[in-house]
Amino acid sequence: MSESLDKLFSPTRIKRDADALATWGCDWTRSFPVAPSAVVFPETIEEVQALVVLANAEGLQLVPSGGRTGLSGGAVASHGEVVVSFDRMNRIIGFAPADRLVTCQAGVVTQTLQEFAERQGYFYPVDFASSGSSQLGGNIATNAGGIRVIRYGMTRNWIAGLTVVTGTGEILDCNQGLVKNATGYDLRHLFIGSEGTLGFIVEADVRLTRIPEPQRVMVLGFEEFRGILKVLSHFQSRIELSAFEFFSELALQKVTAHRKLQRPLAKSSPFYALLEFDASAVADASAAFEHTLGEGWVTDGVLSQSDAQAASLWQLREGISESLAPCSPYKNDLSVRITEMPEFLDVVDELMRASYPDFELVWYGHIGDGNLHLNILKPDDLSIEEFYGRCREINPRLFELVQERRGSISAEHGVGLLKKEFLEYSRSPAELEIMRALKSVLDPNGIMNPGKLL
Ligand code: S2G
Ligand code: ZN
Repeated sequence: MSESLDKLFSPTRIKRDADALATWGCDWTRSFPVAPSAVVFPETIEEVQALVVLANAEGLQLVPSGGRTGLSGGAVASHGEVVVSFDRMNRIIGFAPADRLVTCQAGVVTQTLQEFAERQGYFYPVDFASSGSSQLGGNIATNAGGIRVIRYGMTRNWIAGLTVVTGTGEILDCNQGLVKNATGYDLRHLFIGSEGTLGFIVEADVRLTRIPEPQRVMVLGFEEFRGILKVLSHFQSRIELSAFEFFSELALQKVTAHRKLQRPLAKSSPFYALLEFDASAVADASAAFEHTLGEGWVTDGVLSQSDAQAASLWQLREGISESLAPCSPYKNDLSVRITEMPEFLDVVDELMRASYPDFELVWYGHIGDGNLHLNILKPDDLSIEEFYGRCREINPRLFELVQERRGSISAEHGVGLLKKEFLEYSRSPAELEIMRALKSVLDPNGIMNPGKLL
């Protein structure tokens, strides 16, 4: 069936060999079979459109593929689908300083965009550990968050215009990069976070902002988790935070061992927070720290004295995911409102210890956004299948705790294949019905990323 692709793509832009299928047919998840029928590399919007028309005519199923750094199986092809890679649509094609807009093809690597912005004297603030390989199209399709959401928001906040090819082959130029446009439903926001299920994101007008002044980093130690949120609100009452991340002692042990890093503080604590703020706010930040020390909320703290030290403190947080990878962690990416956070963490910790006394739990995440990353580490004596099976057993109870607090079962990693069966814990039946109706309008033949999200 995928032979008809040869009419659209020259031999150099279509791959069917086993290595290519294995490489492009997956993302960072490792718990799903990988079995695409081909990988194609379009270079223009018109080629993507022709492919969608062909797919509708011949019943091909298409899986969009960017940097393949996804963590929910959103870019995995398991049933003979055709993977559509944007590796060759990776150019920055426009820059309008007066609008502070840069127009990118979907395959632009996030870090390439960040570096381009900086060279023009601007800043693209969305950042996370995988920015060196993730692509803008995938960041948009999952509404990626990362480490500076508390100050700059999610990817959604930075997309002024979006060109998409819908599942019916329509090319939509959504919002045209306008700041103001009160002409009905903003379809841009339908495609942002749609995980490739409504159409292909092919180009984006990305907003840039001013380069922030030099930043300072603080790492604080906490005896108990509740202290972290008191510290968050105290600091926020005094300064603007660029980041407020947290991680547990076990996370710190894993990342200092893996990356051979110095521990940040003389004594160890159960929890740590990493704060980043403008250097000009250092006096207020130090006063805030003294206050939190006096209140007994924190046990100790360190303030970066150089960019190099700030970078090594950041490694303690940004290196966690990579440090845990050898333990094949079962990941949960949860969010509740910050008010709910202390009690939520207690009940989840209690549930986990009762259910898995023999599993190591690693807590870390963007606590300033109400986003917790809970990683359960695989014991050496359990196979991946057994381990993931046992972790999945607890999901209904875990997601009930999220649902009771009107939280999200997927804060930033997306639903993909991994969380699809649990979507009802965060979306109502009416919402799911509307989402399915929207899918049927934009992708009536179900060619777009089948089986993902819905
Ligand atoms: C983080 C990165 C992905 C992961 O470190 O904030 O979102 O492994 C994560 O959880
Ligand atoms: Zn994260």
